[in-house]
Amino acid sequence: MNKPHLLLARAVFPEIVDRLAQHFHVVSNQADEVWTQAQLIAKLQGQHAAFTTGGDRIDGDVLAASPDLRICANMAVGYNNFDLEAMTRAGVLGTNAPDVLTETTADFGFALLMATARRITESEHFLRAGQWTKWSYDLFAGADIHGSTLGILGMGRIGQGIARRGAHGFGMQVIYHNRSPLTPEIEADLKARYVSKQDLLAQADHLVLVLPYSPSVHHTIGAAELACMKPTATLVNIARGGIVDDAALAQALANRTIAAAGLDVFEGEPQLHPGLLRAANVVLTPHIASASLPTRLAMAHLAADNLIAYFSGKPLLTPLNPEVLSRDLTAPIRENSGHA
Ligand code: 8YV
Repeated sequence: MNKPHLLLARAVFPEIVDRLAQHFHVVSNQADEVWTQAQLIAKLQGQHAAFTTGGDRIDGDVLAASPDLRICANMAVGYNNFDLEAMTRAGVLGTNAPDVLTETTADFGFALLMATARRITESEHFLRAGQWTKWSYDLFAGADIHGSTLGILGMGRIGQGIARRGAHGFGMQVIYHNRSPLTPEIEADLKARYVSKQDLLAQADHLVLVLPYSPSVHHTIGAAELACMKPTATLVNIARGGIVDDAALAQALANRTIAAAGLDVFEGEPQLHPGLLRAANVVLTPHIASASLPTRLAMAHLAADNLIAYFSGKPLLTPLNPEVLSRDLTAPIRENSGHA
């Protein structure tokens, strides 16, 4: 079989580029340029496959302009950068990278929660600025983690990882809201109780957002929801920008409607709402929840595994729209000597 053509839309570990080069004619982007949609379309011409990350939008326009494209493998568990319906209509397979990042991302969610509730970065900035002159009884006094009520919105694999850490590691009462409740067995294991969204907002001392983004959850947390939370509460978002109304959150932090927020994802990232940058009571990180080296490497290998499996006719590991597979879409590539 001739080698198919593959575009790597962003820079990735050199060993992944080398591995993929054994199976594909690779066009890589090791300079890590961030392309416009028009540049992405131009780069996709003649490509059968794309290795994408969360910032690479594969929509109807890209698909219409890229007739050779057969598969996009996302190095992310979230895939809101894919218009999956349009991909299915175009016969383009999408894959994501779940499971391999669950524990690393849950670790980070907990780290961000603790840094936020215990005011770790705020106090470090104070110290580095030379402002620490004496001990005081309430110097950076924050909220407790142990024994408090942990609310989780979105109880998939990562949400469950956070619940486990909270219940078993820190003796927290775990409440959650999700599209549907977990089984009683899983609830018992996690010591987690299903509640309405309203009760979650009202009862949580710390609320962690871990739900996948879709337009239906846009601004799930806005001014009205923030007003329902405790004034002592902490909000943590490791899910996606757009789930929180960042302007409303900046206002709520300024007004002390809630005590503090820990944010790894933002509306319009890498740009941030100026009110968030100004606020002292917020911990800000640049979308790094899955960023341990072993996990990022495992995510990249999983994306590569999917690409290699697809063109070798082997079962896909994590397909998102497996229905397109029944169309034997690799056949034209195998026969098409023009591209391979
Ligand atoms: C990725 C993520 O690093 O997996 C996800 O959904 O948000 C992160 O782990 C990011 O999307 C880049 O692909």
